[in-house]
Amino acid sequence: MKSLLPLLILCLTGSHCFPAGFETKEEDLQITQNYLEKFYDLKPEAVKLPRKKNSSPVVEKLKEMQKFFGLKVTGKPDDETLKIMKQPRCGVPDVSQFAITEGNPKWEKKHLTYSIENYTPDLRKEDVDSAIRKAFKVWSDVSPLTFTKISEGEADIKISFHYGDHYDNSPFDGPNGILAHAFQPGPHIGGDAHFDEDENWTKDHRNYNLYRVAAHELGHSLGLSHSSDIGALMFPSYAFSDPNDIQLSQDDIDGIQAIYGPIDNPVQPTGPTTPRACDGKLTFDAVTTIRGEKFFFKDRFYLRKNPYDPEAEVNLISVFWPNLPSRIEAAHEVAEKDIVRFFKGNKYWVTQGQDVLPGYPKDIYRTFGFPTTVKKIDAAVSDESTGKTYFFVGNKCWRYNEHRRSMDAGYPKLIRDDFPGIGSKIDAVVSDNEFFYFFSGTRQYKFEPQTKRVVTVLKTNSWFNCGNY
Ligand code: E1S
Ligand code: CA
Ligand code: ZN
Ligand code: ZN
Repeated sequence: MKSLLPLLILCLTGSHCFPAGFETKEEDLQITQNYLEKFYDLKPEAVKLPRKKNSSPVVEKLKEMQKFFGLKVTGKPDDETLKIMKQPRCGVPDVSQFAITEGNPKWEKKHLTYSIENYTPDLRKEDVDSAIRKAFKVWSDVSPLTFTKISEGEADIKISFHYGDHYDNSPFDGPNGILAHAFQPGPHIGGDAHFDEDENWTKDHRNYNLYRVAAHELGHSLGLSHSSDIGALMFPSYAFSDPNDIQLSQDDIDGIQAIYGPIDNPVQPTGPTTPRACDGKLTFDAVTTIRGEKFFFKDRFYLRKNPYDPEAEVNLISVFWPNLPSRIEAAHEVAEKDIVRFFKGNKYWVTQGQDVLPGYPKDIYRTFGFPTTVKKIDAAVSDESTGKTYFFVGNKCWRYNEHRRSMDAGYPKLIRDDFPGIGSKIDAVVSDNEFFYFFSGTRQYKFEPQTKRVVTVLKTNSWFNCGNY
């Protein structure tokens, strides 16, 4: 119940109760609640749970908001704070998902040293040196920090490999599980990063890639804690993807820059952001049904929507299908064969559940008979009732007969002849209950194949519960 909130804030913000004029204050508190729910991911139910003094979710979110806007961090909806909350603004939340280590430990200098105390036998010495050097570069590229390797004297950040108990009260655990750990900035052991020698350290896609783990650990060495952003390097679990190309996410960049400030260059680095279901500017690479759910593909991610669950799940494509590439261009399900085809460039993959079938990728020319002038597929969808699959390429479409395994005669046709009204550039298409839903930018066209008519025009993210903002 939202009306409980004013009381809660009043009591949790400590000694100061808000002065007279309670009527207007109550309204201000409602504004605060609404604003934080909308832009700071404050859960409405959070107000129901009793919390410790000064640590209510509302107060925490309010402090986060005040920090973001450079206001005095009071945890109270004071005049300055309310002024900002009452200003018109765009609908994108300000939530940062990174976390700074508790107590804000940081290095008080910008030029840091590191040393490699011992080497793993799993890799050549040069490969260890290169993995560690690249891991430091990930962070020096986006912060004012520099890192210099030294081999004499005590370095700020010492790198070493250990088996089991190595006398810092955090023993390693044999293969898998804990891969490494690192200490927050500080003297002596502070900043040091230890790697479990019971892991097999690699420089490729096999577990575990030293460069990736080191890049994550060095985030801790510099004062970052774990981020809740699934696309972030500081997300708590090791992620499989292209091992030699770590893309620091915007969240990681925001995190390190919140501690050490921007780089010394008018042009600041940027990184990819994890898609949010309710971002009004969201567009998709591909959309398909899979065993009764819908999967929306975007960059390295998918959003998964189950008809019975109001929340969409966001995850990395590589977590579900380690062998699929990112930036899928088209996807469609052939339900009667229980398979899904994924297209990128002139290649396609076939999956069954979480398995990518052996022998893929294959090229699209042999199987489907596309002319070699077709370099990629924009969108694809199967019609359950007819066993036909439509492929969309530029302003043309092809129709493939899944039973006869060949393209139907008379194709390609212009899209506007078979599908009038759906716009020119198609990003993705999916079927649902006899309708086709075409995605084009932030618009979506609900199309009825029987009558060849657009029934409704929707926002791209109409499939997610985004409220009315
Ligand atoms: C995973 N975690 C690990 O060993 C805690 N399981 C220490 C720590 O108790 O550093 O969190 C445990 C370390 C790890 C986590 C994430 C290594 C990556 C995220 C994204 S790699 C592209 C990547 C990652 C790498 C200890
Ligand atoms: Ca381990
Ligand atoms: Zn240790
Ligand atoms: Zn970690």
